Amino acid sequence: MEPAEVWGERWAAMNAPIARQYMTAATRSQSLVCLAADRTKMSDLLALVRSVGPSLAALKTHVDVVEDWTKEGWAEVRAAADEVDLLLFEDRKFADIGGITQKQMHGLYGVAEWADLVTAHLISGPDIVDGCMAAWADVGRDGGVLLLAQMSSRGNLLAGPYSDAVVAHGRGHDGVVGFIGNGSRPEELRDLRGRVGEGRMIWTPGVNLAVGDGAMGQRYGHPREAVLAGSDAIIVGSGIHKAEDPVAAAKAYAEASWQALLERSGA
Ligand code: S5P
Repeated sequence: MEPAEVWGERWAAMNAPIARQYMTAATRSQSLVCLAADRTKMSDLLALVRSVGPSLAALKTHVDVVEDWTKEGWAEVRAAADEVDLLLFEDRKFADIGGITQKQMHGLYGVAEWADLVTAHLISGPDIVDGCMAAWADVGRDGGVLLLAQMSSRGNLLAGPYSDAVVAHGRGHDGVVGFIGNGSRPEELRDLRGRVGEGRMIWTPGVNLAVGDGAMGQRYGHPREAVLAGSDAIIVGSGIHKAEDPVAAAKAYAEASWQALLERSGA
């Protein structure tokens, strides 16, 4: 199948190389799964990525939760992502002024040198996106920002006029390839898709085949419902890395998300 066929209007409306790379990888692996590889040891993280890699469309990390992080070890994570052509997404949730964000994109972890995507809150104002883009330009790489327009956690404050302003700004900035939406509430997600339109992606955490409440205020909706409501990537952490058989779990999430995309597009 060709990406244009399954992604329909999203493919036509989005020609940013990063977005096209994601949609192509997802089509090839028949999966909309972005693994939240929330393991705290380098060897565990690498083993997980290598084992489930073929069922993924993207790889998401929290580099600062890795207790034994080394630059050399991280190069292996990047290589494992490259082997199956996955975008590597550092979920850093930047929130500072633009100039500091640019520095944070470098710093100890050198995020700009290996991440293709990062998350940012728009709470400090629109220059945060320019800060991220400037850091990628510093190292001669391309990258894209996913702005947090909604969150999956109980009691979060990303709603109403704030969420509207995030979407309005993100839709008009070339560096913003998409938004984080709430995968646990299909009706909220549908509303977000209406505000975003076709020209940006929506990636959704808070999805699990076992719907309900997770630990510490996390909430889960079903991956199929999230994709039908307008999600382009389901972000799955514990549903895969805490499963007894992560390889089988990753395949199940891939299948559920892919079938839902086919259903959505009528392909
Ligand atoms: O609203 C959000 C935004 C994000 S990016 N809620 C989230 O849970 N996330 C991230 O998605 C979170 O940081 C974690 O890495 C992942 C969800 O993990 P899970 O184990 O609950 O599937």
